[in-house]
Order: sequence, then structure tokens, then C-alpha cells
Amino acid sequence: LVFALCSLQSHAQTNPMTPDIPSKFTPPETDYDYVKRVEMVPMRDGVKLYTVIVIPKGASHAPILLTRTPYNAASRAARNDSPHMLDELPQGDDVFIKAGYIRVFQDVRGKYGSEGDYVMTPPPHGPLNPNGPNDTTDAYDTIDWLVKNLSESNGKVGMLGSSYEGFTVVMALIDPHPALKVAAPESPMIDGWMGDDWFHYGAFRQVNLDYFTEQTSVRRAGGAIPREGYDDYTNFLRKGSAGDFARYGGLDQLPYWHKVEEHPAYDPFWQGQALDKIMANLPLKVPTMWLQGLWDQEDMWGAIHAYEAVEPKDTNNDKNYLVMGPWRHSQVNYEGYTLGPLRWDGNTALQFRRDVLLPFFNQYLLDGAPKADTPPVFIYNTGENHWDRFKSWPLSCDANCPHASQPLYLTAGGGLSFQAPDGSSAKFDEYVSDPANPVPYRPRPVFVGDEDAWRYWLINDQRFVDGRSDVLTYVSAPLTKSLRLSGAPEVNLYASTSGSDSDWVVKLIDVYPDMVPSQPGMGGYELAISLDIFRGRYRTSFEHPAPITPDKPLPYRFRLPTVNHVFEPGHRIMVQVQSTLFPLYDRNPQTFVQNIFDAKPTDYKKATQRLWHSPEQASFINLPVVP
Ligand code: PG9
Repeated sequence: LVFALCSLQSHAQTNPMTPDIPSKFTPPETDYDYVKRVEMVPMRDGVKLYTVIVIPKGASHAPILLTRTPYNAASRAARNDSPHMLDELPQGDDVFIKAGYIRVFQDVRGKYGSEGDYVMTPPPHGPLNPNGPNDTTDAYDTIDWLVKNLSESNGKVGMLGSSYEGFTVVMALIDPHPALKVAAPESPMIDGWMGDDWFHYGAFRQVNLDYFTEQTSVRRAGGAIPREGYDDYTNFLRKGSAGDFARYGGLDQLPYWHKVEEHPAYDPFWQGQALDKIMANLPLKVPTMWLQGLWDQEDMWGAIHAYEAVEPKDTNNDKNYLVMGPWRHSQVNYEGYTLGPLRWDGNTALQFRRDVLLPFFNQYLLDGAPKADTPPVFIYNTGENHWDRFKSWPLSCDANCPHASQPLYLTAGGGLSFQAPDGSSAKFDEYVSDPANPVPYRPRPVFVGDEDAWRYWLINDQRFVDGRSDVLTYVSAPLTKSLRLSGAPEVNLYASTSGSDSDWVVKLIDVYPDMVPSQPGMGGYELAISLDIFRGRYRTSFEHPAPITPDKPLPYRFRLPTVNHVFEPGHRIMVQVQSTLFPLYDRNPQTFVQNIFDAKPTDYKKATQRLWHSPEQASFINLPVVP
């Protein structure tokens, strides 16, 4: 009887019809090694920003690592649902968590949990934004609040973040709070027109129109533009201009699209928010490590140009640092053993985070930490497969570098030579660029939503365009000794077009030997180590485009992305020239029109393109050769 009563008691307490969803559920946090708090942090104008603060249990005098994001602070601070801080926070935070840092993620104003109005990468204070709130003032107010309200902290803050989050780091550096002691902008968006997310030398990256709807059609995450088919090559071609595609996607409702379409040239709208130029004019207060991937498919311009712009101010060589890893965009925060088929000497991303980034941050943020042995320039050598530590950068350039760059000439018959042409052979090569049949930037089908395809397109084997009649190829004999490049190659083309506007795409390629015994799939691989596109109408002025005189050979000069590469013996150097990288970049109609976003179907015309290699009109790539 006693037994029966006991079992009745223990099973009869909850009515079967008791509602199963309690008004509040709090998981017991006894096994957690951290405490997570959410605070609405007030800014100077009263707007409150959603801020997730993750504190190691029992922390005291801990430094703070801050990231300000448009990508949902709550989810950035919740990789896994775990009681362990190391598992809960992003992979790239690993070294900081092990070192006991407090981690803070904050939604920028107007996104996700934050109040206020969202503006895409709001311009710094100046003519475009006389005194409105932006990521400079918001970072300042946030840091002020954190150091006054986190009793577990030592009052010192470091900022880091990649891409848009890197942009917010740089904005904080414009008027840094005194407690901001160190910063690492990773692949920061610095100049959206010259070579980061929106344009490259004026050619528009139309596949990013999806980003406009994802980021600005709603406060949280919006969707991409609907597609009629899987292959975006066809989807974009059918619609016509980038403007037509945008209008089809409803972007007329989005102010940021209007801001971009109203400013196709490098006018004061873009100049006034080019952060490299702004940083160059400011005192250098906070030790800063500029960082990016050598094959960064999104923000290839930012870090290296900001580093170079600021460097003259770093007279003691102890505040301005450069890191370039063998990475795709943001790969620094993940694993770095490989990049597509390219294999590196270990986990290059972790090596950097553990051996360079953490000691650098510790030096400025941990009480009593030793001075770090930070190389002023830490850059991966993608030919010899190891990290290089340098005192300055670049090692080779046109003027004022330890070594002078050397012109590599494009020659008749598809050759390359360090000797200038002597006039004994044909003066030019030609091809027809047809906007109805543009050269794809990667093998079709091009599904822009395929994240892996997007991550690795810069290292795709360029043999996929071999044999196209609208791609010119120049190649050297197999090298008998290695060729070392450390700097930015510079394109110097003499080119003519039968049209009145034209794009020029130039790729510097390392051609692997026919047989690579240790990795047979790499036999004959054509690896672009540096490539870019230039919109011809900006030949004489980025701000004031002008028609091109048809059929007149004219010089085009532009810098390619930075390399630290060795062409090994047995490899060949190749240069490819073409006029489209579609649909990544919108097509140039090849007829000069006022605004290419509004080009009409009848404006798109075939053009005969000539590349000149006569003694008077020699085309060459200035290579940053280090003997
Ligand atoms: N590259 C992305 C971006 C940065 C800034 C503006 C727009 C896009 C990013 O990865 O955040």
C-alpha cells in the first residue's frame, strides 16, 4: 500500500492538460563557462543599439573585443548552442576566447535589434554627412558605455571585423575613443568605387544587386532578387543593363540603389567616403593591422590601399601593419589549409591568428603583456608556400622602392618578353568583343547563389576561356629560373576599339608545368595571381568620363591587385586580355552613353579591339620584380 501511494504521488502532480509552453524558460546555466547579456546601449542621440556581451565566468580585468555588425549580432554570437564560450562564438574568435577576452557584438543602427535608421556604410562626417550619427560616433559611444559599465573589464578595447564589419572598425578609427587601444580591419570595405564591393575602376559588380535587397529591403535579412533560370549568365543577359535588372528586381524602391545609379562615376559622392584617403589625413593614433586575402573576391582594394595611404605617417614603423594571407574573402576567420585546389603549409589562418594577431592585441590590451614581435608586413608567399616577414611594403615598384619594377612586354605571336618590341613584327593583335556573347567570369552555369563558386572564382583554372576568339593570350617559355614578384603589377596597355567606350580585363597568370606529379590535377593549371577590369571611359579621369576616339591606339594604365609570388622554374607566365567578365560586371555597351545603367538594347554594339605592340605603342605589364 505504501509503495502504491508513493508511485501515485510521484506521477499525479502535472495535469495532462497543463499548457506545455511556460511563460518563461531559462536554461540552467550551471555548466556554462560564460555569461551572455544583451544590453540596449544608448547613443548620444538617444537611439539604443542591440549589444550582445559574452563574459567568461569569473572574469576580472579582462580586455574587450568589439565587433559592430550589420549581420545580426545575436546570431554572430551564437555559432552553436553551447555552454562553452569557445563553441558558442565564431571560429575566428578562438584565440581570444582562450586568452580570456570579453566578446561584444553589436548591431549597427537600424539593423536587426538596434533602433534608428539604417544607412548602407554611412559616410563619415564631412560634406556627405555634416554631423549625423554614423559608425564613428556610434563606436565612440559604445566603447564609452562598455568601459563604464563592464566591471569585469580592464577598460581596454580592441576592435576587429571583416568586410562590412571591417568598415565599422575603420570608421571607429576616424575619431577613436581613448579606450580603443588596437584595431584589425579585416578585408574592410574602403572604397566602393575603385575596387571594393560595388565597382572596380568604374565597372559595376551587378551580381551585388542581390545584396541591396538582402540588406535594405527589410530591417532583418531580406531575400535575393528572384531568378527566371539557374544560369545567371542568361538571367542578366536577357534583362539588358544592370539598371534594367535592378528595376526588374524592384530596386527602384530602395534608396541605396538610387544613390548608386545616380553616381556611376567617381564623383564627390564616392570620393567623400573613400576611407583610405580620409585615413591618410588623420593623425595615426591607434595601432592598426590592415588585413586581407590575396584572392579576396569582395574587398580586394581596401586593406592594402589603406595601409599604403597611412604608412607615411608611421614614422617609427610601430603603428601601421599589413597582413595578406593566401585567402579568399574573410577566410582569416576560418581554416586556411587550402584555397580550392591550392594547398598551403598548414592552417595559415590559425597560424596568423595565434602567432601574430593575438600577441599584437595582447600587447595593447592585456595588463602587463609583453611587447609582441609583430612584423610590420606579414604576407604569404604563394609561390614558395610560406609566410614572409618584411619591414616595409612593397619591395618593388615604379619609384622609391628597394627594387624597380620591370616591364614585361606583350609581343606579336602571343609571346611575352622583357625586351621592348623592335618593330620587326606585326603591330597589333585584334579580337571582336560582342556584348551579345560576353566572356563569363567563371565557367557556366553561373549561379550567383552558389557560395563556394563565388568564394573561389578568382583562382579558377583560366583554361576555361582558352580558345575563345575574344580572349587574347600571351605566354612565355617555361622559366629556367624563378621570378619573384613582391608588389602590385601595373597594366600599361596601348589599345584601340572601333567603339566609343570599352572595358579592358587583364589577368596575370602562373601556368603550372604540364605535369605536377604530387597533384596531377594541377598539371597545366592556369592560376590568375592578379586580375582586374578597367572601364575605358575613365581613361583620363575617374570623375569625368569621356568617349574614346574610335580606332585610335590609346594608353590605359591601371594597377592590378598586390602579389607576393614566385613563378617557379618550369612554370610559364601568361597574360590574358579580354573585354568582359560577365555577369559579375555589367556589360559595357561599347558605345559611349551618359549612364551605362540606362543603356538601351540598341546601344550594345560589337567592337573590334586591338592591342598594340609596336615600338611606339608598346603594351606591357610593369612587374614588381625582386631580383
Ligand atoms: N563584402 C561585403 C560588403 C561590405 C560592405 C558593403 C557591402 C558588402 C561583406 O562581406 O560584408
